[in-house]
Amino acid sequence: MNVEMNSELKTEVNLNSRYIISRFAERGFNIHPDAVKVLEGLKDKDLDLNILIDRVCRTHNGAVITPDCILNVINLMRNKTQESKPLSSGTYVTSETSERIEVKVEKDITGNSSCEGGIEDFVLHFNSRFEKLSRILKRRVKPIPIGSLSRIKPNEAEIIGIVCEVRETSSGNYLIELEDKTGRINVIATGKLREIASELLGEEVIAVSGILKGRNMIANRIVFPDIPQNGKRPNKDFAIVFTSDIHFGSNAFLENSWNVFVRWLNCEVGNEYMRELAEKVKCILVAGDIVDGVGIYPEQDKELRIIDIYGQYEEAAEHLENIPKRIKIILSPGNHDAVRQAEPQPSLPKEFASLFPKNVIHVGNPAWVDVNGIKVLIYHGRSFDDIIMKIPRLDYSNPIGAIEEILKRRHLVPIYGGRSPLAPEKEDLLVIDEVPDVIHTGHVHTYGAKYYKGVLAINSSAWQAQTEFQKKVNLNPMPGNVPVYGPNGKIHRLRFYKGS
Ligand code: D5M
Ligand code: FE
Ligand code: ZN
Repeated sequence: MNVEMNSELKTEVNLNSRYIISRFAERGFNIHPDAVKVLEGLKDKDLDLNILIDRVCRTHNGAVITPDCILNVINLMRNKTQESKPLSSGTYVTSETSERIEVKVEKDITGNSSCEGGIEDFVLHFNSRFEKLSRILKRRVKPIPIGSLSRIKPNEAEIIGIVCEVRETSSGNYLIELEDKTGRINVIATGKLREIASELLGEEVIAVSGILKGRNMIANRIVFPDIPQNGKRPNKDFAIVFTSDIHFGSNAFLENSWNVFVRWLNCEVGNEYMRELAEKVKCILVAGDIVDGVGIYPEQDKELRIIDIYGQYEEAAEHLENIPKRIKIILSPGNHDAVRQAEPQPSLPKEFASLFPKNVIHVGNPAWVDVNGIKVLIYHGRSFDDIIMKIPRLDYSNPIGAIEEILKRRHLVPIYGGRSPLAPEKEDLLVIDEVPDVIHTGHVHTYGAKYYKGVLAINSSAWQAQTEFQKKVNLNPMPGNVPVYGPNGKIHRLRFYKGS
């Protein structure tokens, strides 16, 4: 038994020393055997070996790396990598390099769910949606209650309502049924407004100004809560990586590409520019579908490499362990994860969350996260399937089109009753009541990054090749594309998968 253990240990030590020697050789350095021993004996898990090697190479002048040189760099890093404990339930600080990174989870449903799915919950939920969105619209119009129109009989009026139904009339115009707390009215959209009306999704809150004709209103303006032009671009000296839809456990998970991505984060691949960018990464945001899950769609088991959910999260945690500890990882769930399907979704339950390394922060879906002053709204993006189906000019290859629609409506799930199940929480947390700096989504497995009215809209592709199911519905994913928000608001598109 002892002999066996020793031989196992020996193999591991040999492997490590070979690894260390070849890492230095790649950078053009010889390393003294005593210096190798120093590195092998390193017990401090918070010190990332690859970063340490990189620092040693950058600071060393001679031909041979000595033990002293290694020890100097270790001391320097130890002083800097004292990770602090969370400040409060939602604030996490790390002080690895020059700029401290502070991640605040500002808003999500975790621990605050109160809905039971009854009629009353739905009434309160839609009231909350109406209140929040009409507050925004009231900055642009002066509405009167719909119920008072028949009494006051104004020629012209402005109203705010929730869209109940939209249909094309026999004359080619559109009839929009609009409701507020006091009543309901038919709004007729003619001329140029027909196009806007044809793209109404239902359940969104809009304002209309128009002329009253009998019991109808002829619209002359339709106003969405939309976001105002946002001029500021945060000027920071760190980078944020956005990703999603990793689908650990799926047999289509692109493990090789993922591993190159992780090596890049460890500053091991890419040219000088890419390595410097990797060094600046302080935070990775993951917008859902961390694992492939179990029983998500019929006959999914045929496409799984790991068939139990616990095993899938164990694998996910193991992979995330290889990401440098200086980087905070924010995990938000999606429709393949082990949380309730109805949105908003809480963060992963403890039994899975506890498997992950210390630098992982679990949040719900959606979640508002502040990363050193950059406000990011993370949302998996399940509502995009319904939005893309409803608006013919949109398609999966341009996910930013769908993001623009949700920003325009200031609501993440503007279609109720489609493919995105809704948990009728008393407060509608799916309203985009603040203007974020970045909105980060996933789900459709395609790439997009573009500024919309000054808000950076990102859809962060996937790490799963086309599945049999996606082949059948002609969905062409663009896996391995990683948007990186670099210093000064510059967007980089990194490609880790050949052919997309
Ligand atoms: O979703 C990945 C993509 O696949 C997303 O755009 C939706 C599409 N998808 C998933 N399930 C279906 C069904 N049942 N019909 C049509 N399209 C679908 P993911 O959440 O990763 O499975
Ligand atoms: Fe997905
Ligand atoms: Zn999904």
